[in-house]
Amino acid sequence: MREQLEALKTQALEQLAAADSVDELEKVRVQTLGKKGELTKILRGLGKVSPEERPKIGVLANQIKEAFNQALAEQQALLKKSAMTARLNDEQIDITLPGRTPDVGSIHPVTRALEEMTTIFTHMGFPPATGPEVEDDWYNFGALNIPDDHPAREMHDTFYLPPAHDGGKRLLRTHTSSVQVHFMENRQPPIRMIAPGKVFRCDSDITHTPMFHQVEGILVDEGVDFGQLKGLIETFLVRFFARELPVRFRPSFFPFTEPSAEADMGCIFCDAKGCRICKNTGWIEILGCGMIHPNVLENVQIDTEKYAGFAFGMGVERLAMLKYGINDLRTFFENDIRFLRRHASVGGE
Ligand code: 2NL
Repeated sequence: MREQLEALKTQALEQLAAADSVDELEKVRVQTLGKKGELTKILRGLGKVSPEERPKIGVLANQIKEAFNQALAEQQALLKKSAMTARLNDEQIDITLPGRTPDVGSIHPVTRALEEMTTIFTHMGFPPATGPEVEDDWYNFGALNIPDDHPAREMHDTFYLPPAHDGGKRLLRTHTSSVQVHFMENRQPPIRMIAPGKVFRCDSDITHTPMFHQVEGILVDEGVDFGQLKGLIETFLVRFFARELPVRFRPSFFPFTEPSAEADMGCIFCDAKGCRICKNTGWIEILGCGMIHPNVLENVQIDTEKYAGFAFGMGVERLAMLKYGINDLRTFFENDIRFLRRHASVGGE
């Protein structure tokens, strides 16, 4: 049995030395020390050995086991090291490759313009308020003195939704004036606020999108006059475009204001010399405004003997196009990544 064991030792150690993978090492280990392994097999015959010899054989078997395990560990370490060396040689990193630039999100130019406008008005004492985008007929039209037969109320101008449970008309607001109606309804003067947000009109061509953004604002108090409105609008435009600008007011008409006006600013593309953008007039139409019609104030229980108000409204996309030099309205909504990157602003810049 002693010879058998010695032979096994030599054989097993040779097998270990010849193994060139971790898998093979494991195979050798199972073949030698496993339940059905060679060493186990030999030791099963221990009963036939004389009682004097038995402990000596036991000691020898243990020595073999130990020698085997040590050789196994050494060979394992060797294989790991050479595997690592091979990987280090194979998997070299090319440090001259360009890095991967992470995609960083940015503020959409419309959002940016909306936020800039909101900030300027807030600094002038007109904080923003919000309201529902789905309205009924009263908040969007009736309360604003818009007559029943006004074309804006037509199916092909306004998005109507299925009627409410009580049969009342429901629609997507066509201007943010409805927010101001809600706001005034719950308050008494002095009232100062703006309503920035999305509005919807059934209209789509090169200069119209079915959804766009507005900022409207109102001031209602004792002794409010048109001169104050002009001052506010001029100051706003100078701040928004960050330059001195001539501003003029032309008479106009809106059902919800009387008198009404449209404001133009001197063309910032040609310094009022005349160009394609201002159609050689030197002026660019920028917003609508006026003194709030007494009917509107009465609709929200504000005493027109005591109070007066002014209101204004402007399109955010239009102002953004002028400020950032964007010449096609549709580019705002195409989400072409090159356009978005070009007009990106990150972190409130
Ligand atoms: C435009 C014109 C305007 C208003 C909006 C308004 C709101 C209330 C009462 C009276 Cl609650 N008026 N808003 C007034 C005049 C013009 O917008 O061209 N917007 C893009």
